[in-house]
Amino acid sequence: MKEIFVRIPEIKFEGSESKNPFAFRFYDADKVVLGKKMSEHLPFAMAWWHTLCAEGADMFGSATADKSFGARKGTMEHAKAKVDAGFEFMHKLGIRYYCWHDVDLVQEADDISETNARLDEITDYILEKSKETGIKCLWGTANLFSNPRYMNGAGSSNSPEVYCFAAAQIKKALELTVKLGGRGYVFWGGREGYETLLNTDMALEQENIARLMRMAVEYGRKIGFGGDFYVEPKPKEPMKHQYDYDAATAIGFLKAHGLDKHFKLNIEANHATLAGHTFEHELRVSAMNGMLGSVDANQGDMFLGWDTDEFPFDVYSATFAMLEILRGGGLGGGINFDAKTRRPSYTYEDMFHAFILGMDTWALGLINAAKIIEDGRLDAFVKERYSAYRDTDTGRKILSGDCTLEELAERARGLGKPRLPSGGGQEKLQALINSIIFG
Ligand code: XUL
Ligand code: CO
Repeated sequence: MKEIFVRIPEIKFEGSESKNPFAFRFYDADKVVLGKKMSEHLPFAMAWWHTLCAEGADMFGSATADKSFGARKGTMEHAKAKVDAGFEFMHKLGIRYYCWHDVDLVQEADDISETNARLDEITDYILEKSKETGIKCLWGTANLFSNPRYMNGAGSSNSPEVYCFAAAQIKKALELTVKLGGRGYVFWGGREGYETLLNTDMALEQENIARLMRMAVEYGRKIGFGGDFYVEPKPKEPMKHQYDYDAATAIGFLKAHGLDKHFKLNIEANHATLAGHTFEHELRVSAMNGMLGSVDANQGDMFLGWDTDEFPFDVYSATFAMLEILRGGGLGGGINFDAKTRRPSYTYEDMFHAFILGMDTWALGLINAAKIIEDGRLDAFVKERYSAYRDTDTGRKILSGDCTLEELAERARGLGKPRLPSGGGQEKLQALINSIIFG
């Protein structure tokens, strides 16, 4: 097999003092943290689309990067060259998982049977590579947003014929996820929303999306898919309003339609911030509802109002994310870099630097979060802050759920003024976090 990334070595851990740009400074795959190897805490995945397909085109300019990998674009030879490039790339970085949309793998044909035949052929090839290397599928999904037929949505389309195409693509993508041994199957509803309520029957659209998800669960279980289905919340872009706005909205939707037993959430950092939340907020909401599934790791730019999908650099954010993940019992899914290099970072070297940055940032997040947990003072503070619910008769009464408004009003009458327990301690805790991280 011809090497594609010829000037780039396998990336190894060299420690924080290393000056080698092609080395990890913090990600040490076999290092044990809180009883588990870093590589187990951090099941990193490569996104097929950003890594092997996207060439840096934006609304104002054409491609800057060349992802032909020596083959004519759009051919099966090109699809295979992407597989070769992807597996070499993941191998050199020590990444053990990948994620894909159907149309990332092959060029879509005019006829869906031809597209499916191409998908069969390419996944045979991926499977071979997977067996050789041990690199596996984290999750698969159907792209139900790029093709013009989805201009009015997929599950939320006003056209039953478009709805059938969405069903056909989901069916095939589920079969391929099972074939490739994927841990999960994702629904990201990029076009499942609306531009104006003037033309929209929101109730019908949402019920139709739920019907499609229900059929997907039934079919997936029938063909032996034992993994989790994920919804990936995002509030906007490309649509003005998307139905899976944020974690709380998506959980409400799944519960309302009886889908919550089969679904968890795939939380993306930049989607959280677009929704006006921190990444850790979205992870907490998922975890406390037993629905923390997988993560799309990236970060946005707070000066911009869209999804910039940057490689993670913000160590505080990675630290607070890992705190939520560790406290939530880890991820059944993984950490998919749904991230792209900036347009001028168009070389193969830039692709490696981007992943080294992302993996080291998350490794730092893990190391810091473990230190905070082992230190114990943060958890102790929170425990103490709510201690009156355990230690007082009134607190215990409220938690028991066995009380009435009248009873509590009676207690209030006897109190005079409520005792005000210690405040939030925000500044003290922030200083504590800094002292643990940098101390
Ligand atoms: C879009 C996005 C998608 C999903 C998969 O913002 O995050 O790439 O992750 O469809
Ligand atoms: Co994503």
